[in-house]
Amino acid sequence: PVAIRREDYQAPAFWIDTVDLCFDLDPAKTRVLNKMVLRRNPDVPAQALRLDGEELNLARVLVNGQGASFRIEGGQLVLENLPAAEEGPFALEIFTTCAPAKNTKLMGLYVSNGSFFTQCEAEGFRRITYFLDRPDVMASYTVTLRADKTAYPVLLSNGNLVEHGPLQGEGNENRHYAKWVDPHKKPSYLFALVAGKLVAREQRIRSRLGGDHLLQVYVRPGDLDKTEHAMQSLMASVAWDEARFGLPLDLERFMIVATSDFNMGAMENKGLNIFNTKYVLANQATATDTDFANIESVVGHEYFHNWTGNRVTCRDWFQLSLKEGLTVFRDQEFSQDLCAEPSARAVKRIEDVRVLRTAQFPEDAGPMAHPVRPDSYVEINNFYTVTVYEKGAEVVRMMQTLVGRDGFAAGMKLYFERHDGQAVTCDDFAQAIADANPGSELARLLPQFKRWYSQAGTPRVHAAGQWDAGAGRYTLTLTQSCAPTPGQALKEPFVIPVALGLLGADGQELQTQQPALFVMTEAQHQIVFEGLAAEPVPSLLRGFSAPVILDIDYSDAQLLTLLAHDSDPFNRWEAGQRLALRRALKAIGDDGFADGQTVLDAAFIDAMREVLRHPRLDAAFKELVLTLPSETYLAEQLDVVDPQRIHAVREAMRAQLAEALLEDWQWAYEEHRDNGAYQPDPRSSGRRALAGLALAQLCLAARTSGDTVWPGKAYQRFKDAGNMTDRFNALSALVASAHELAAPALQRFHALFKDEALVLDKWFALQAGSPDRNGNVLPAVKQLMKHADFNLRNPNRARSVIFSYCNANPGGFHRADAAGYVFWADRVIELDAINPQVAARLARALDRWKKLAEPYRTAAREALARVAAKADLSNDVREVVTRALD
Ligand code: BAL
Ligand code: ZN
Repeated sequence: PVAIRREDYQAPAFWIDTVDLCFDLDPAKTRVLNKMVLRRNPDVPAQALRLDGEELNLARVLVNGQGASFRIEGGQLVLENLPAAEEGPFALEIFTTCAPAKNTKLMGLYVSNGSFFTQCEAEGFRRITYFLDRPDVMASYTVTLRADKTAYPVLLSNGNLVEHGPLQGEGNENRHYAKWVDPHKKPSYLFALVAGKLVAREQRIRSRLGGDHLLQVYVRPGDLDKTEHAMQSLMASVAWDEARFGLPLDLERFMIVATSDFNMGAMENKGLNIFNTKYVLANQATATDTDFANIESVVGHEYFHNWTGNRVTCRDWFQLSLKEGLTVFRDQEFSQDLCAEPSARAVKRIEDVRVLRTAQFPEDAGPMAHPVRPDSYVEINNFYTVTVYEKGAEVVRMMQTLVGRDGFAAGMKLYFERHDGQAVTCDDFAQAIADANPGSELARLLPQFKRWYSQAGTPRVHAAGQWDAGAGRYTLTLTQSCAPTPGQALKEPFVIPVALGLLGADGQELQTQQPALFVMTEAQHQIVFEGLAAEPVPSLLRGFSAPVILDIDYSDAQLLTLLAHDSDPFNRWEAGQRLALRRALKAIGDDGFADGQTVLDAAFIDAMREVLRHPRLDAAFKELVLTLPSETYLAEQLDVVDPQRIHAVREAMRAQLAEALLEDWQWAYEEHRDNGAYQPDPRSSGRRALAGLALAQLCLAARTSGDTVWPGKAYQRFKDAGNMTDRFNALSALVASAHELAAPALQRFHALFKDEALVLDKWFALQAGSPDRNGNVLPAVKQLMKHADFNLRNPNRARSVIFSYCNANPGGFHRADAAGYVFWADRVIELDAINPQVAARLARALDRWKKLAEPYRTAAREALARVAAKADLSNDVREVVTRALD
């Protein structure tokens, strides 16, 4: 496979002005008539037209209505001898067929549950028709869909419905058509069509800026009662983008359609978002609080793309973070702004940072490390990563930190004034934000700031404090560094905004002469605080002001002060995590560590009790503090990783916390269990989360003590719960503590929800992700794959079993007998033949194999080598395993 390089970008040799597509939809053989008007790009030397195509059957090519000579070369349709630039635009007509029912890759046009759907980002449109399938070619689309009326009563595409009705003539009995015109030019990756038996929840809205719009959420008949939250989230998104950024809905009609077969979470096709059902369907009986929150943020995310991505799009796929980093930032801000209380905003921030640190930091330290704006790729689908998305969002967040919230809004305004309707680069975005804020640190430091786009790897900031008691002076030395990443041996210093403050030993915030934001630009800085009465406790990187690793040698006493008093909730949580981390790492490093050994001391347990019983802290915040750092996060802190040791230590810590805080957990459960009407708002979901953690801890403690009361209560809760969050938490408590009631509860759960695909996904995932005990999870996973409800072709179901085990259950996956890796290799190969995109995600499970201790390391390499040796691998999987083995 050939790597595509950013520096090789060239503007297209032709522009496509208009596209008129006519589809005769048939699962076995869909006919696509594509009539385009093209013209040569006068800025590029004259050359042949090369149209991308994949798995198409070509029947006819006409240029200006005449048969034309063409050839197929490397999958592309190549036309020479086209009209010269002076002759102006010319018409090109291409007739092809494709086979949607056989499309298991779920890219292009495919069939799911008897309906047609499309997925074109990044390069799926070429599986529908020959085209300049690249984001900088923006065209006006007219789409006619023709299909059987009984099987496909709903026919949707982008834009406005301008005509529909029965088809006339022989062979068209019971067939109908619909014609859609998109008033906005768009790149091909934003094309969409949907056809099938669907029903819609509808809502008419009048926006603040005055427009009337129809909002629709389409689902399969029977799912309509699960669409209210998605619709509410969509309405909130429209209102938020107007209020915060002055960006209105630019369409008469905005549609969301849910499908249960989808590679990603959702897709922002212009006016016709297509969603994984997971991010649309929810009611209190079937969805958890996390599902409700995810729906809100994904609906927001896709809606916000309407401006950041659709109105202004990417020049090339290397600029993916232009739209994804920015839109993740926008959806994070949206979810925070919807929080009624500041404490809930902080909880959301902590959750976002937790994702970044457990998924993106490892990526940045592994074989797939790449800059937010990558320099090369083999398969672009492999670069829809946490780096492009979440780290990209952090880069945008730092811009906002440097120019202020109003300054950032002004920058966005300038960005759209300059670039509306264009396909642009990350440089264009950063330039607009800086130009709108001429006096800002961002404007001053822009070239250096943009290293965040070009340098991969997570920077480390080392902080050391020096106290001069005689002078009342505290000197803080901040040093930055960044380890080499593949292809980048040396790194230049980053611009790192460090939000900071000082606490007195009593926890009081100290007033200092230094600003609350220090901007690092050099390898080393010193910040001097004068006039202090006693040695302060520094609170650094408040709110996680930059995506860096902060190394600082706090004493336990300092961490306890921060945990108890810091005015910054993020650092308060972080102090608790550091206390836990320190204890975990000490036990992991203890070669004599034995199961059941004490890891936690009285000071730590007392501090956790203090937080748990605190009269003013939010339940959601307490739940975050009382949750120990994950096994993945612990592994990242180590040079050599023994996953079984990490698992044993973390399990010992959980058990010890469960037993030592027994009465406190009982209090927490009784105090926070929810008996009122269900609402998925942050406050009540926080209460449920804490009650759920308490119940899990009580069941765990019962495992050692032999107590039957709490498992019994959990089973009762599981049966009686009025919502899925409480029901699932109770079930999880039984499964995680391996109580004998887990089996009947699982059986009952399956019987109750056997017709609810998304709930069954939870049932599968819970078992595949459950804490391993003596290697019991892998045999259970193999059994689950034989279950009548398992289906490898459905990405959600494959993820619920295989990914929950390989990618999210380190204690179960990394087995000394290598059986986890053998299973992984078999599944990667098996999935690759069906759906390379999904297979390549699974292939990432062994990214960090080089850090593993023996015998894991050798076994992991052998498994990777076995996959790499397969002759007919997709580019997707080959790129991942090749980089891993490099
Ligand atoms: N553009 C792919 C799906 C998303 O990020 O919204
Ligand atoms: Zn996105």
